[in-house]
Amino acid sequence: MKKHTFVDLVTIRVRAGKGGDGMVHFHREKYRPRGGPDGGDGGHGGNVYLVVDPGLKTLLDFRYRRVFQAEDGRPGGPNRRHGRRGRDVEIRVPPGTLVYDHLTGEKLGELLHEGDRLLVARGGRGGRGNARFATPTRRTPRIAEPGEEGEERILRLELKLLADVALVGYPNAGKTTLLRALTGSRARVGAYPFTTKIPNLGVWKDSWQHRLTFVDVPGLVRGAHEGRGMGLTFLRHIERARLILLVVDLTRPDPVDDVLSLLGELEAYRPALLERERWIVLNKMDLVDPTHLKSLEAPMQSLAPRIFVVSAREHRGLELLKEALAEWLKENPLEDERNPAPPPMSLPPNH
Ligand SMILES: Nc1nc2c(ncn2[C@@H]2O[C@H](COP(=O)(O)OP(=O)(O)OP(=O)(O)O)[C@@H](O)[C@H]2O)c(=O)[nH]1
Ligand SMILES: [Mg+2]
Repeated sequence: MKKHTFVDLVTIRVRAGKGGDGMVHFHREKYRPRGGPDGGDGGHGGNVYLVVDPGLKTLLDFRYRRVFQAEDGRPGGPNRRHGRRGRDVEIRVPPGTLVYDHLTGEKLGELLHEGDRLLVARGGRGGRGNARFATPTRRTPRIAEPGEEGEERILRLELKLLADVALVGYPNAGKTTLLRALTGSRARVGAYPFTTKIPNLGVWKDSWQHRLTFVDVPGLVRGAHEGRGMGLTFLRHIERARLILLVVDLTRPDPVDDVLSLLGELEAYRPALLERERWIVLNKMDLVDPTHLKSLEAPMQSLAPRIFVVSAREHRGLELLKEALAEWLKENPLEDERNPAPPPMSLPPNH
């Protein structure tokens, strides 16, 4: 796996264009020495926008480029000629980008889906030329406005991956193996903890081609909320998930305690996560004896409404999990364009 290719927090500087200055100018023509004022207006400065690029998955590009500036408007010209507008700048960001004003902390907006566009710095207005200042009593105005400065801001961009289902568990529990078993993901699996260094995404489709996006979040360890391991850095990527699958390794000494402390970590990060729908996936069933499972049943059932016993590696128990996912998806359809409602039945001809 390539390291350090996932960046989910950056600050950048954006500057809109300055407005062009208005011009002071008087009409000149042979035999008409006293032509009137004809200085034109300056053009507006270009705006800076953020736009979604669905092909992007991280904020990595901003490691290399942090300053974005739109073009200034041109000054007005003689003969009431309007200065050209400054060109806008569009900064491409991955879906799931939240935008804050870094200095005030104000949230400016979020860019979730293709086509989303957010104005983050408005260009300065162009100044009016002297032609606009002429009045019957003031025929030769020698004034024009300067163009306004463009807005300038420092933005904090925060990426929260848009996943519907989050796989959460301690290192080595088999999260990535499960992600691979359920989705087309080819993310790396290793027989040691902390194989996964960056969040992996995978897409699962039910038989109706409805999609669910899964994210496998790395780095959660006991005491993560106290900053151990990678801390809670990556938990932001589960904030948008509507379903949390707690993946637990059945060969661990006390799987029930593992679930309890995972819940503790989630609560420490954001108590609302405990209200999210959650299921428990007991993994590595192939390695334990069924009587062990019996004893876990009751305590697990008090911790989540649904429990699945699987072997992600041997693809056992996954059918039940997939059926449950399909069912859940039917009851909780995604409200966005990725799962459009079926088209209405076509009307008979001549109707
Ligand atoms: N026997 C058995 N081994 C499994 C099963 N699922 C995963 N493993 C093994 O457990 C080890 C860890 O699996 P991963 O999928 O990398 O675990 P992870 O939770 O993603 O681990 P990190 O990325 O380190 O957090 C690998 O050696 C897997 O082959 C299973 O169902 N049965
Ligand atoms: Mg992993």
